[in-house]
Amino acid sequence: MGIVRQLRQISADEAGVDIAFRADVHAGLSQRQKAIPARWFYDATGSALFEDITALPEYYPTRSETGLLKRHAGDMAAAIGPGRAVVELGSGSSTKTPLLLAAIDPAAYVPVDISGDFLRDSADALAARFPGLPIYPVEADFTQKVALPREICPIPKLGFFPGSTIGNMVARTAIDLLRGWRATLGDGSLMLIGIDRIKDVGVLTRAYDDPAGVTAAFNLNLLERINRELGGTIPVENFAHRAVWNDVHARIEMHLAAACDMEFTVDGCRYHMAKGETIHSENSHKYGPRDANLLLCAGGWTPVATWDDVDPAFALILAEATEFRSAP
Ligand code: AVI
Repeated sequence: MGIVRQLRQISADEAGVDIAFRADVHAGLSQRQKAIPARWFYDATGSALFEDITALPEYYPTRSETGLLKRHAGDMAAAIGPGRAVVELGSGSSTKTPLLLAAIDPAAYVPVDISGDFLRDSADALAARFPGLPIYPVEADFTQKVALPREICPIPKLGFFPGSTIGNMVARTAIDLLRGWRATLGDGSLMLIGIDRIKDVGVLTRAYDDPAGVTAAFNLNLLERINRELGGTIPVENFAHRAVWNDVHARIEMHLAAACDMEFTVDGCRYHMAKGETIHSENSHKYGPRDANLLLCAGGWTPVATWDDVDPAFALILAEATEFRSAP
């Protein structure tokens, strides 16, 4: 068996999550363009639906990224080198993380995830698969400052941020996150990051509005979650899933569109929506090669290698921690 060190519990308890969820929902429903942060998709039902999304024929990112890890494992190992502590932002999927760990001969693995249960399960599965690899799960929100286990202090780090999750942040949040992890991982560190490319709008919209309706169920579950956890009276059946390409911001936007005028309450607070009005529930930004490089550089990381899938386009970029220089 591999070695799973004690789970480091940093995040809020159930009540804490509830408070933050409630605050985000009320703030979001009170705006002119209603909006709720995408991170609230991932309760148990939402996480299971997301797993189903990754298996859809139309949702290419997971398949593309897994294919890149398989095809280029040797090149990645040569570029990264052995003996690094792999710090994964978000818990490792059962397919992608083992491919990376098997390729690069790491010194330790540190999955960072807000969901303790998910973290424990994936750490246990990886421990069974990689006997002897020290695993230090950290229960924390990786979008906030995270304290790494002191055992990995002297070891050079590789940040691993797959899945194009960076695309779910607007550029300034993405840059803040990259800069934060540049500081946390330290000098000499590397970052391997999944980036979804700009591509044909039809391919993109089908990936986020599949004919089987799985993405629609994932989006609508947000409203069901509000009803379940915050005592809401939202008539979910009167909402429709929308996925639209915003060409100005190069992103797919997901919305929940009201099919008729309605009123509902959340926690006793009354909200009104007019027919056609939407709740903006997710952004998924796509990046061309230069855009992605610029984003990484702004975040303190210099790209050193890129592995691209062409059709549909998706990239894994390896970048190194850059020293700040104010002149050329
Ligand atoms: C988690 N994230 C990278 C997914 C994406 O593609 O933006 C979330 C998702 N939303 C709908 N489908 C998948």
